[in-house]
Amino acid sequence: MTKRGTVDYTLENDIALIGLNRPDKRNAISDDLIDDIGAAVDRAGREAKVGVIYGRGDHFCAGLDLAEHAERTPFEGVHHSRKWHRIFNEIERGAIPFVAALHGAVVGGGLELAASTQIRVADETAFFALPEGQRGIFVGGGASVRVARLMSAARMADMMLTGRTLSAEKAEAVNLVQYVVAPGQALAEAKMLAGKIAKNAPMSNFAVIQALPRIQDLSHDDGLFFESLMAAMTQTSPEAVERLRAFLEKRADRLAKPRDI
Ligand code: 1HE
Repeated sequence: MTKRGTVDYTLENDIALIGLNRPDKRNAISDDLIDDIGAAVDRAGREAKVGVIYGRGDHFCAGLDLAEHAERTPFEGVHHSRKWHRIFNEIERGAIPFVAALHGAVVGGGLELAASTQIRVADETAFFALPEGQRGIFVGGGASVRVARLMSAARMADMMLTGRTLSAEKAEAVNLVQYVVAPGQALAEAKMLAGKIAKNAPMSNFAVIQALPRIQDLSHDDGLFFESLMAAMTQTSPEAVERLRAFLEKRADRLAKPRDI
């Protein structure tokens, strides 16, 4: 394991495990922590097939470090927000897919970080909030785009205006997370899912992270056209040709039955 200041980094069987490690401050995202996340995400993109982001201690992440934020001028604030956007974009639309393993507080900037991953696994202790309204600020790490698209702008407005906190179960019902598991099991489940993702053809994973979100921003007709281009590009790759042949020659695994989670 490599420790770079506030983040732990381990490469385990093609999976980069990125652990937020400021538990005494509930993994609140300081300037050092966001820089360390950025460096870990870059490194993961170079040497791993998939990344898992998790939090050390009792909480995933308490959001923006409010102590540092209180000192910023408006101009520093906009640069600060743009830096978060750059790093979270690299998670959402970078080189490899990411899975978030969530427990305890997943609030404010912590939810923005989680929303930039492709798959979110929460354990039953996880709770979700956007307390920016109570703190007198606005979201700045991408929530008005990513969280609003996941759960709807109406639900996000409710969370911000009323300070509503959602349980893991409710978060799954409103599309904030895709999996809910027993307390303490989020990281193990995230690693298991990451292992499956790592076995896919890299070009298919690339298409899912690069093409799928962009197609959501296109018109119906343009989306279908973009899809055809991506389909043609992936299916003619040597890896796809070999994987299709493996299926036809009965060398590939058959589909698994649905799992009850
Ligand atoms: C912090 C932060 C923080 C904890 N910045 N220091 N985020 C929030 O508004 C959430 C604020 N935090 C909380 O509501 C609670 O800390 C928790 C529910 C997450 C956890 O409660 P608990 O009882 O386990 O811990 P605690 O006693 O409240 O906090 C422990 C320490 O962490 C304490 O410091 P200490 O020196 O007194 O020990 C806290 O001050 C510190 N701490 N959270 C700084 N967030 C790009 S825009 C994004 C905008 C946002 O993210 S707004 C949401 C901010």
